[in-house]
Amino acid sequence: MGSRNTASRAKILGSKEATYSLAKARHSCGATGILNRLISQRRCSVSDSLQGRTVAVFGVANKRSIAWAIAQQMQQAGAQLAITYQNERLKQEADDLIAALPNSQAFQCDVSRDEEITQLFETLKQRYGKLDALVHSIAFALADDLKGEFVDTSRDGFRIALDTSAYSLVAVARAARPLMTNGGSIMTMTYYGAEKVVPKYNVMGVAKAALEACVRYLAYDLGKHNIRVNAISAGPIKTLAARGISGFGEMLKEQAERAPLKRNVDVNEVAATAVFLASDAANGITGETIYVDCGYNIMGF
Ligand code: 0WD
Repeated sequence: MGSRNTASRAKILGSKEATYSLAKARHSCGATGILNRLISQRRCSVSDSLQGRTVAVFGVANKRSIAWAIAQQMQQAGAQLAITYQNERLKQEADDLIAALPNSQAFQCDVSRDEEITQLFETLKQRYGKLDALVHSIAFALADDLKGEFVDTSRDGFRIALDTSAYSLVAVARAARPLMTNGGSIMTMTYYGAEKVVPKYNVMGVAKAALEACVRYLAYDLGKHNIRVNAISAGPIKTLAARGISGFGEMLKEQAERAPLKRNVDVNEVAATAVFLASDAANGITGETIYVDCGYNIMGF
């Protein structure tokens, strides 16, 4: 890459930290990739847009979780955060991460249990009084149902996938509604397998289709309370949940080859969209599925 090109990119990045990173990048062999990544991260940050807001983020399993990237960017944008993890198994890792994030507190909540949801929102009411945004970044299906053929999905596997991955949005939205006294923004994470067949995504594709329909019905019901509900449809990202889908490596490769931007999406780009949806900049948007997938979904062939 020519030096003039590099200098104009430095201008876009702007900060001291970015200048340092650029200097480092100039001396590294993968300079173009690193610069592009820095630029996308810099362009992604929306400073102060969530100042004074309280946001609940559901679904931090570890530092690779999409929910964790979202929580970090929301905190940088000024929000105070209630961050939930599922159970005792994830507690230690999640607690350690969340403790290091300023203005954040960790809570345990298994969204397949109504009593845990009720208890959590009572605690949130006492602790914060109100809620401005909620991020639902949760999905689960039995491992066997993400391997073979969809036609073999068991009744139990179907129920579990749809209950945890789709109904849980309805349950947390209902519990959040009384706390969103100044209106609010609810968002969930979905995937292209909701609308087109992605082999091995199987019952999760059906759950995501239900989830996207839930988004539209919730948007209609909650719109009168000035609560917006949207879904972010992210391209494939290497996380714990993604590792459970057989052939995920091929999905990543195929996506990068066919997407108009010729690469995979960065988790920070997904997080930036979540910050946007939580902010006033998105006040006119509800009931939508917004693609953050480097354009993959627009391709026919
Ligand atoms: O490529 C990807 N990674 C994409 C993920 C592309 C597009 C969408 N998504 C979606 C996922 O389907 C999910 O809805 O993003 C959301 C977050 O997924 P993630 O960040 O990729 O994966 P992960 O870090 O594993 O977070 C999902 C977490 C669970 O993790 P594990 O792996 O332990 O099952 O959802 C949580 C749990 O922490 N979860 C629950 N939380 C509360 N109650 C429950 C539950 N019953 N079940 C799962």
